[in-house]
Amino acid sequence: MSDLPVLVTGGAGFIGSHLVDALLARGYSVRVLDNLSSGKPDNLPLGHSRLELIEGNVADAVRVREVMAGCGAVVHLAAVASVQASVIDPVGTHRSNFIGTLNVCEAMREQGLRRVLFASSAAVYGNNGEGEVIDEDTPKAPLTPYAADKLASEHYLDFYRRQHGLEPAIFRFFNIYGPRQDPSSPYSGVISIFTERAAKGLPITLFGDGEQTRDFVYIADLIGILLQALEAPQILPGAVNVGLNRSLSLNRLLEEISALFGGLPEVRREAARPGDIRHSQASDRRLRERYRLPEPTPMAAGLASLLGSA
Ligand code: NAD
Ligand code: UD2
Repeated sequence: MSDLPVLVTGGAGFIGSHLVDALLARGYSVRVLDNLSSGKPDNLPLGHSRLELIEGNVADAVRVREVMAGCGAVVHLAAVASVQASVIDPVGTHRSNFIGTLNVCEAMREQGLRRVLFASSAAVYGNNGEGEVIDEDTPKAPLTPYAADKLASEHYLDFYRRQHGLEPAIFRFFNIYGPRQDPSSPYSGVISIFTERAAKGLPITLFGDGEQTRDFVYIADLIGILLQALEAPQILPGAVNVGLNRSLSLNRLLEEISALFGGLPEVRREAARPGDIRHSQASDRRLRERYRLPEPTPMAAGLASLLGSA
């Protein structure tokens, strides 16, 4: 473990703040760069002596260079995380989601940093592989600016690997859930929305027949993988799916939530969202080849952790 701080872009967000907690617990110093567009300072233990929160935009190359100075490694999570927001504002999203990545790569090259973890997404596959197990070679079909920026970022990181010796660990997250995932937008993760509404007794909207499936990954399981990637002696080329080859239907999810909350509020059924993927299940072969994966958190335990935070 290096004594130099780890730079976590987007560290005030859902995934980033959990990673920051884990890094601090392992003794790292952490510098967070976040523009607080969706992240919150309250997600972070602000008084911690080994944590610095710096407000700034990854689209600002000068700021990225300044903030990276003296760091030993980077975890690049900053992005507009909503696919729908990218559809509404492709230009603004591109600045954060693509230019931000390029700025991180350039600053790393200039400063001689090598290790960077990157949050890509299952969205790069579009509808391909639907109904099958999606492995990393499934053809890519980025259908939105969000997905196109993630895929382009992957390619640029790979260019900097080949040309400048960067060591990018690229992860394609499937559906991550857990405490601090913001339920406030209709495009937030379904689990954060459903559990918040169940806790408040507000009606739940189910789009479609509820038989669509997702490969849900509990945040702590993801964080364990990210820590290993940060500390691994070497990183093999090629992106890695972060999904667990498990698929859960929304109807089953609602049953789990009902069991936890002792019932459900009214469930209103609406037409399936246009473009909604029917089945999403990741091959976890490469993930398991490269990283140790203890028994994944069962859905009931993951949901129970939300009881206090919903
Ligand atoms: P989040 O919105 O909670 O976190 C994103 C963070 O980035 C926020 O703190 C936000 O303020 C910050 N940010 C956004 N634009 C920025 C900019 N231009 N400069 C600096 N900071 C900026 O979302 P999350 O779920 O924690 O997502 C983290 C990463 O994981 C994102 O890159 C997202 O695309 C990716 N991802 C998440 C999921 C999921 O299931 N949650 C799935 C696939 C990929
Ligand atoms: C996830 C990611 C997205 C992208 C995509 C790749 C999140 C929040 N989104 O989209 O960024 O990576 O995967 O394929 O992680 N639903 C309801 N009611 C609600 C909200 C959602 O029924 O109130 C349904 C929704 O129609 C969908 C399922 O729940 O069938 C999951 O929706 P989601 O928005 O959590 O995630 P997803 O898989 O569409």
